[in-house]
Amino acid sequence: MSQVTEIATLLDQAARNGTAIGQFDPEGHLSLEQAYAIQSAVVKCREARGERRVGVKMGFTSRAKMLQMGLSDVIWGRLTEGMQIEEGSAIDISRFVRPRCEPEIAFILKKPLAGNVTGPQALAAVEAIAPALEIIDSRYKDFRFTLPEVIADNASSSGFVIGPWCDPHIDFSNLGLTLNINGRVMQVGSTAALLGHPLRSLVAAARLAAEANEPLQEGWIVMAGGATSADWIEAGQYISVDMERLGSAGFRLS
Ligand code: OOG
Ligand code: MG
Repeated sequence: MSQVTEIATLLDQAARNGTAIGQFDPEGHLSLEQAYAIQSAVVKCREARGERRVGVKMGFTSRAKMLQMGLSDVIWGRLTEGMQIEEGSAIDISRFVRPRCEPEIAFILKKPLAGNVTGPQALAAVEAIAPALEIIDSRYKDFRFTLPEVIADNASSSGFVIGPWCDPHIDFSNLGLTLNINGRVMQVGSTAALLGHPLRSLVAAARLAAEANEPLQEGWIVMAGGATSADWIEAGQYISVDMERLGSAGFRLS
């Protein structure tokens, strides 16, 4: 077995069993290319079990996330249908190692999008935007990892919840938002935290996905990245995002 397959298998099993593994590259020696090759192999394990690709997620697109995790490069990961959690539903904590949740904004595309595109070109491919939550779950113990390690672990992708799809033609450059746990405000932020404008995150997604020969497809979802730091979440909590003009999305952890 190649090293790529070996590490990918370990990461995939850790995600399936909800059990942590140790860091395999604590000094961060692996190249980004090798790290993304492992990520691609991890996602192929899911696809081999019948899961469909449904989009991409962006990571470290806000300063709050960069500071929280101590990394400053924008990264991306692959979303599969098994990660989508029905809005308002309850999910069992046992599927996670130790989850965190962060408020995001999601795009859904009405056309393919690839390469070096401008903001207006990216917007022209957007069918709708929605308030969203991402549940991240590092397969490494205590969410400690180097840049290549988190990339290999599919950028900690674990679950996502999408709220009401809204008209993308409103000005969504600076919408206030809160992350709430059991109705209590835990984090306060704005969509402007995402590279100054969330559309920039979509522009970056179009470029990075095309560079990996996986151009963004019609119908795909793009998660723009956490607008605030992520919070630990526990069984018994109802976690939600409230976004100015776009509405809310939530789920229960049981
Ligand atoms: C890595 C994933 C980053 C985001 O929105 O910035 C991410 C992590 O924080 O574990 O999803
Ligand atoms: Mg995220």
